[in-house]
Amino acid sequence: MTMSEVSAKGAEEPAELTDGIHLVVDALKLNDVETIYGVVGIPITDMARLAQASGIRFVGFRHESDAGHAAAAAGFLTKKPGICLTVSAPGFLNGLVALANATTNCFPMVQISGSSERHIVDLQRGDYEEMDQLAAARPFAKAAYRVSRAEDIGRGIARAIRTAASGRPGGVYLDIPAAVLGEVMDSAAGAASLWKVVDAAPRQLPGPAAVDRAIDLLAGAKRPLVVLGKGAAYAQADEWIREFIETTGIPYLPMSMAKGVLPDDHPQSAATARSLALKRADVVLLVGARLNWLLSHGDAPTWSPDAKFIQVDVAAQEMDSNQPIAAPLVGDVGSVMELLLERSKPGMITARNGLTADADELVTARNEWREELKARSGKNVAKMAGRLEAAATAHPMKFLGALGAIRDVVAEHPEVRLVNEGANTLDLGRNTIGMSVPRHRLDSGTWGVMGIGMGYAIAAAVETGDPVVAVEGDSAFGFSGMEVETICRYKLPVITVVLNNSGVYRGDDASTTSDPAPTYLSARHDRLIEAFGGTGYRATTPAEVADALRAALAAGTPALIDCVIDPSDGTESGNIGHLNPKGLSATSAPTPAGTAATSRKKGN
Ligand code: ADP
Ligand code: TZD
Repeated sequence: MTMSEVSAKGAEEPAELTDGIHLVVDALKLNDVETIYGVVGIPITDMARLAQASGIRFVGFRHESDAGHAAAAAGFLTKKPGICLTVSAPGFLNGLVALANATTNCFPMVQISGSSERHIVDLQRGDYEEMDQLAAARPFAKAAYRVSRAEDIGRGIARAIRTAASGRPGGVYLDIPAAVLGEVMDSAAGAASLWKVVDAAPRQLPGPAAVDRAIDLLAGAKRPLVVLGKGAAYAQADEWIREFIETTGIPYLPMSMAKGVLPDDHPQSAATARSLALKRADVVLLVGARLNWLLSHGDAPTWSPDAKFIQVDVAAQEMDSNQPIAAPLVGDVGSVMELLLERSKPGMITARNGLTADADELVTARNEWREELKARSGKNVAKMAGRLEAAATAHPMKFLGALGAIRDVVAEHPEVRLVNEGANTLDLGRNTIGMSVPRHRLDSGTWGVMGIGMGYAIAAAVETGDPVVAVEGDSAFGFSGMEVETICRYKLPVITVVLNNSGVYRGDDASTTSDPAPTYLSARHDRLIEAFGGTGYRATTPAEVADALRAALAAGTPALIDCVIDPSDGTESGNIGHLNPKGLSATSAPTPAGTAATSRKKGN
């Protein structure tokens, strides 16, 4: 992989030379990077070619956001930073959305971008795709670095990998100007400038006093609760978590991407009694979960105002971000759970001086707590079963009709990696489709972002080889829909199921003009995949959804099932409609004299 050139001294003394492009690829290979997700163009096309020729898989996308989301998902699934490669300025900016989203979700990734000539960019002389990318990336990334000399490429890549993976994982931007990519240097010196990162995310353990504090709190709890977040799933500490929960008998609640860390049908899961569990818990052990909006910031009335929080998180600054953390456990989930487990015994946590004096009373209280949750869970499950049963025969098909069918087929295929985005599709999908294996569910995450669908699905297929089912709202799908071509081009086992209710949230909004309503959409998504050689299905009943999904999984080839959903089914903004501002509604706002708005269905 080095270039032979004739040295200036004479034809008989060839010097081995290398260049920036080769050094980047060599550094990635040295650090065991197996896949790059990206979009080619000036100045990185040759880098992609060289990476592919050198044995790194290059997955070429149609849009950098999708490539970036794929890199982020790869980071979540493997605990190694996913790599996204972008061109300068616009390509870089397209990728930046994904880098910011990865950082927000604490997924490790590195966006490597080519950039234009520094001496022109810095004087704003108007270069091809001119932009100060380093400055632009900084506020949106965990860190941003620039390499200014070929001899620093190895250092830059090592630093990027270390920063992305260690501590709280996140997105790192690495800027490599075109001139550095083309810079030639002595091959031996180039090779000597590269290194492999040792132990990219070292274990982090809290001190004994911190563990004692947490144990004492748990030991005295009458209504304890464990909340598992996606940090717990990311940590790949499944056995420690499971053993701790089963040994102590404490009920637990999985956040959406922690579903499957323990199987959803686990008897200690409080997922189907969620609101009661949050409201009544007196001591809460947060494991890789933040008290952000998804947990109502730990506030009453969702939570008991007297609840005490113990938090396991690798990031010390997360503590006290919303509520007082009575027992912070700063460390990685695996190490901390191992320490907690050492101090646990069946049915109880052992306090520093053995069981607390009123142990009998506590045991009774905990039994009552479990019974209370079980009773609520029974009621909720029965209610949901009734809704699913009614939806199973409803025509036109409802969200729950299609989701019930998907649930049944996914239950037959626990190996399926599930991707889920949309509003109603996400909220109902999360509660309907059970997961039984860790890290098999990827969704819109902390930002509730649309557009992760195809990128996450592609990475899940590439990184794991497992079949992927992406359950998408029709609006959500549109953000990354063109990547269906990528799925077909790389022949990936991705089945996209679009819950098509003809709109953002719903498809029956009335328009006040001759244009369609702002929320209205119209598409035959099954025809889209056919254009690229995949298999399209159109399903109008739950039975058709199930048949199509079974057939597509058996085929193991790219497929898209367009599910025709009742346009009047669905809630505005899903279950977070309360976040919409409560101004005058658009249709009740006063209209200027003489311009009475006409109300029409959907427009053209
Ligand atoms: P969820 O949305 O599922 O509730 P969050 O994304 O809010 O989860 O929280 C994940 C938390 O996990 C973050 O605060 C992050 O710092 C933390 N985290 C990530 N990886 C680890 C790890 N290996 N050990 C401990 N904490 C981790
Ligand atoms: N843009 C981005 C990047 N993220 C967003 N979250 C939104 C816009 C706003 N938004 C939501 O929060 S959900 C959603 C949008 C556009 C789509 C909902 O419609 P859908 O799902 O068809 O995907 P349902 O299942 O029909 O509700």
